[in-house]
Amino acid sequence: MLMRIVLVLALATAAAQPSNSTYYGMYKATSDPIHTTYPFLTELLGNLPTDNNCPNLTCACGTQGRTELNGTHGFGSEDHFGVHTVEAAGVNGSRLRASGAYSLEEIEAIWGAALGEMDAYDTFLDNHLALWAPDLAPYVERFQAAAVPALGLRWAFRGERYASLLVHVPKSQVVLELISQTAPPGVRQRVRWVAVDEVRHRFEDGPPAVAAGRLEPLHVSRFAADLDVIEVFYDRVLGEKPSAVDFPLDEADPTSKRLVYGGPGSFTPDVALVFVTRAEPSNRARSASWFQRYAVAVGEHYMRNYTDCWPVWGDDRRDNHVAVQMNRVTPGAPTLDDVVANLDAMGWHLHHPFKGACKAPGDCGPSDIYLMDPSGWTTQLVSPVGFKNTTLPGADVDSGGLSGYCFEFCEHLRAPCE
Ligand SMILES: *[C@@H]1O[C@H](CO)[C@@H](O)[C@H](O)[C@H]1NC(C)=O
Ligand SMILES: *[C@@H]1O[C@H](CO)[C@@H](O)[C@H](O)[C@H]1NC(C)=O
Ligand SMILES: *[C@@H]1O[C@H](CO)[C@@H](O)[C@H](O)[C@H]1NC(C)=O
Ligand SMILES: *[C@@H]1O[C@H](CO)[C@@H](O)[C@H](O)[C@H]1NC(C)=O
Ligand SMILES: *[C@@H]1O[C@H](CO)[C@@H](O)[C@H](O)[C@H]1NC(C)=O
Ligand SMILES: CC(=O)N[C@H]1CO[C@H](CO)[C@@H](O)[C@@H]1O
Repeated sequence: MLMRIVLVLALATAAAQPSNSTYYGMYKATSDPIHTTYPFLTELLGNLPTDNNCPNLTCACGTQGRTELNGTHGFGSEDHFGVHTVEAAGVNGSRLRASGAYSLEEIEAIWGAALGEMDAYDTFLDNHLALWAPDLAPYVERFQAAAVPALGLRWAFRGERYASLLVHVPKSQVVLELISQTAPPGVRQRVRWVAVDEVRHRFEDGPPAVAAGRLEPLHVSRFAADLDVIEVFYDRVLGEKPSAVDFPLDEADPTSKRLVYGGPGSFTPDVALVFVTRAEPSNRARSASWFQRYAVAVGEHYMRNYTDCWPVWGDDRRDNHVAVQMNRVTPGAPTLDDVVANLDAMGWHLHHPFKGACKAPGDCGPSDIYLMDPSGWTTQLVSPVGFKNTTLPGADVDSGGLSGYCFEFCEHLRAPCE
C-alpha cells in the first residue's frame, strides 16, 4: 500500500500578509469562437458576455467569445472572473498561422479525438478550469439537451463527498470541471459516474457558499509530464513553493502527482493554479504530454527573444493562459523587473512582455509578461507598478484596447515546426 504524501506548506504563516493579488481569468485560443465556445459558455453555462467584446464578436483581425462569471470579482475593465476565448488571427491571419506544424483547428481535432464521448478519464482532461456549482442538475440537463458528452467523477475530501462533471467544449481546447455536493438522483442516473480515489480540488476552507445559478472559479489545471521541472521553474521565477503537493494523487497510479499554487500568501490566492501528472495510455501518439511537448516546441521556434514573434499559443492577452495580478503589498514580493532578471538568469526566453502606456490620461494598457512555463501553457503576470524604464529596451508597448487584434508580431513568419 502506498503512502499518500500530502504537504501543505506556507498557508498558515503567509496568511498574516494580505497578498493583494487579483486573479482575473482564463483565456483560450480557439478557432471559430462565435460558433463553438461562445454559445456554449453563454447558453449552457449561463456566463455573461463581457461588455468589451467587438460588435458581433467580430474584430478587424479576429473573432471573440469573451464571457465572465456573474457575481465573481475581476480586474480592471473586467468586472468579473473572465472566461475568454478568442481567435486572435492578426493581420492577414499572420498570428493564426504561428501555431506550429498544426493549425488551431487541427489541434482542436486532436483534443476531440482523445476525449471522444468522454467514456473514460484522459490526461487531456487535466487541462481544465474547475468551477463550483451549487447544483449539477441544470448543467446535466443542458449538456444532454445539447448532446454534449460529460463524464462524472465521485470523490471525497476530508470526509465530505463531492461530484465532478467534466465536459469538453466541442471543437476547442476548453475543458470545464463543474464541482458540487449536489447532484440529485434523477440527474445522477443520466451520466456515467466513476468513483475515483483522487481529490479533485482541495477545499481548504470547506465548500464555498455560492447562490443558485452562480459559478465560482476554483482552479485552473495544467498537465505536465515532469512536475519537478515545474516546481523548480516557479521557485526560480517567482520564489513560489507549492501550497500543497499530492503524491501520489491516485493510489492506483504511483506516478500521479499534483502541485497546487493557491491560498493566502501565494501568487494566485483566489483561484489556484495546479499542475498534474499521471500515467498516460502507451498506445496513443498524441496525448497530453505530446501536446505539452508540441506547445513548448512552438514557443521555442517563434519566441527566440522577447521582441520576437508571439505565436498564437498563450498570446495576445487573450489566448491559452491565465492572468494574475502580481502582489504589490507584501514587502519583498517579486516585481516584473525581478521576474525579467530571474528569467534572464535561467536563460528562459519563452515570454513576451508589454510595457504599459497611455493613449490618454486614464486610458492605459497594462504592463505584463506573457510567460510560457514548461507545461506549454502561459501565465500572464500583470502589475500596475510596471517595468523600470531601463528594463527590456525595445519591448512591445500596449497602450490599451484590443486594436482589433491587428498586431504584427509575426509578419516575418518563419517555417512552421513540429
Ligand atoms: C451582426 O450580425 C448580424 C447578422 O449577421 C447583422 O445583421 C448585423 O448587421 C451585424 N451587426 C454589426 C454591428 O456588424
Ligand atoms: C448578475 O447578478 C446581479 C446580482 O445578483 C443581478 O442583479 C444581475 O441581474 C445579474 N446579471 C445578469 C445579466 O444575469
Ligand atoms: C496583408 O495583406 C495585404 C493585401 O495582400 C498586404 O498589402 C499587406 O502588406 C499584408 N500585411 C501584412 C502585415 O502581411
Ligand atoms: C530578437 O531577435 C531578432 C532576430 O534575431 C533580432 O532582430 C532582434 O534584435 C532581437 N531582439 C532583442 C531584443 O534581442
Ligand atoms: C525612459 O528613458 C528614455 C531614454 O532615456 C527617456 O527618453 C524617457 O523619457 C524615459 N521615460 C520615462 C517614463 O522615464
Ligand atoms: C485589488 C486590490 O485589492 N487592490 C488593493 C491593493 O492594496 C492597495 C493598497 O492597500 C489598495 O489601494 C488596492 O485597492
